[in-house]
Amino acid sequence: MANKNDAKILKTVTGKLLQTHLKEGTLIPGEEISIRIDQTLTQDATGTMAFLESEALGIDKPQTELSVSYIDHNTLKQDFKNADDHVYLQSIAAKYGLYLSKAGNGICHQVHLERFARPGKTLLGSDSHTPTSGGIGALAIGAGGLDVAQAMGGRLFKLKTPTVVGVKLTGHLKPMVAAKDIILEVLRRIGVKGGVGKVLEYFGPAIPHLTVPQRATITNMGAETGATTSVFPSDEQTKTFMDSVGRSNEWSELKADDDVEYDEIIEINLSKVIPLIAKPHSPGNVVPVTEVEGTKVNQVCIGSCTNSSFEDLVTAAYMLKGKRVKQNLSLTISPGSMSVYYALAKHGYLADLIGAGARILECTCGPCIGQGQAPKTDAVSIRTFNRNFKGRSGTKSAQVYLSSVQTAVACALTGVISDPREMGELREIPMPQHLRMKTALMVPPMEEEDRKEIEVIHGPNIKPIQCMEEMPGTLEGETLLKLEDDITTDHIMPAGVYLSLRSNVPEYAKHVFEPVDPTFHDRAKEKNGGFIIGGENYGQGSSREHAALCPSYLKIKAIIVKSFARIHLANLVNFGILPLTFKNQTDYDRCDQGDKLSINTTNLSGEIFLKNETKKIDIPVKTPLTEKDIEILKVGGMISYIRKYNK
Ligand code: MIC
Ligand code: SF4
Repeated sequence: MANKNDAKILKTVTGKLLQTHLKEGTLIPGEEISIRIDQTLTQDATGTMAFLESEALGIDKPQTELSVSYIDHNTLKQDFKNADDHVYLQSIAAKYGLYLSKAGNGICHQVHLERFARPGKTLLGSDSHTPTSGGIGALAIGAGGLDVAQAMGGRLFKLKTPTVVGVKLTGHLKPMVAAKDIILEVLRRIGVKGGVGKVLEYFGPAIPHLTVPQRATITNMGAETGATTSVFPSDEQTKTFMDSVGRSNEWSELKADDDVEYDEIIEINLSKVIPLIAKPHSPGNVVPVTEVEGTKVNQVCIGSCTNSSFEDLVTAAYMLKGKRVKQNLSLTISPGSMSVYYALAKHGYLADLIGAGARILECTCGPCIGQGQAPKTDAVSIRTFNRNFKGRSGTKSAQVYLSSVQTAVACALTGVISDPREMGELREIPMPQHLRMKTALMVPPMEEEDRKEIEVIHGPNIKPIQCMEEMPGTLEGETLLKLEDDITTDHIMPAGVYLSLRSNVPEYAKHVFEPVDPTFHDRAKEKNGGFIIGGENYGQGSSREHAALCPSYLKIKAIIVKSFARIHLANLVNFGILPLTFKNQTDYDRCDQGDKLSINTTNLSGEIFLKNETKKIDIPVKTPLTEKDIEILKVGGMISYIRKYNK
């Protein structure tokens, strides 16, 4: 098998990571391969479903080297629902013998980077920002919960061999310009679909100057390009970081061959990078900060898995020390982990932050996923996060901008969007030699013997997973919704206040497409399901499989679009919704909301036509699927498939 692999890819870090885990297929871009997964991570908002699926599949203990269940998204517990989710996650982690990172211990990606991520390993996470661990030289990929549940049960993970894009970094970052500005520059150049089917692999003379937390900011937000993942080599910087978190024994070198050739190259001279900002309502809407300078700001939020490292928050502390946040503005800071929080307190930086008027929130996702700090009507909110989709903050009319910590603090101090270079220069930011790993909220796996007695607790809000019906020979129904390009999973299945419904599909399904059309649920019910028409990059953003599961519950039969985002496409197959793309993109204009459609599904590998019964036309469409995907769809999704064929 090895000699059939594309020789070029084997010289890349990505290729080396893939090859050492390759179990099926050949490493030729576009071809489907299966890889072994060493580590998995889940978080509460996707994890309850992943574990319900594990239970449905009869998985009783993980077969991975390491699996961690994090509780970080919804920690507020406004009523029993969320508290029940936590108890379920705690009890099943104990039963399965997993690590459990309890609420308040930190954001999964930051904690994983500090404690568990290792160069040379594969990590599959039920969260789209899992690539954060690419900053340490791991092959870290985001996926739907069902794929992660299967990997936890020892099954291989399937993906298309990506094209490897080399992102060559040269030069040196100027004062007050940050790693965040590098990834914003990447987004400015390739946009929110520019990474689809690709891995962004960083190389070049500037790499040794970037610390692991800086690299992790870049790999984290690489998710916003649609890339399969992003990766850095593992070098002396990686060793320094792993030493600082007490894991130098887990370090190993990982680098591309000297004569590496990439399929494409993006070159960025860091000396020329300037402070950038993503304007509402897309992370791809990037402009120089100077273009929007002077805009009045109401709120600043620092944190999220993109920018909540010790380095980030010490930067904020240095800039805020002895100053005061503008009076009519609210500044919040969410440390990425309890260890970061502890170190800030221990070294006195917390006092600088509090003294300047910052409000310190828990070490969780918090405002990033609409858990608190919803801005006021029409507010301008500057956030160091990675997503600014409309309404995600909890306020539809809010104008959310994404920036570096430096830019965010400059805004907090001046009350208007400001170029941080106007704020003077920062001294070198010191990394503590040791970031002490706080263990109070991290529960290690139980001994196998003790697990037998553990009872898994399902509260009343936790509804068992239901299997879908087999696909009929003809799909018929109405076009319930026609959508534009770049529809995100936040449009399909809003998070925020509904996070506590993640374990209860019948209830959560009442909110499908609510941000786009609040009448959708009732209409879908009345018509007994139907079809969705969409544009390019449908389903971009989060990995939440509820964006497939809940529409499937409402009997959405097929989704016909110009193109799909990777994780969402896999989720649609897993939950039995037929994904189709237009053969001719202009045919998008030949379907309207309300049109009656039908599709003959007997030969999905052959020519497929979408019959528009209302307009009396046949539209050629195709499936972006493999033969196996088609088999899975035919039996009603992955759970039915595994139950039927036990494979
Ligand atoms: C997000 O940032 O959108 C989330 C919330 O972390 C999601 C996961 C989810 O919906 O639970 C993600 O990025 O995958
Ligand atoms: Fe949490 Fe936001 Fe990161 Fe998603 S993007 S994992 S919500 S901090």
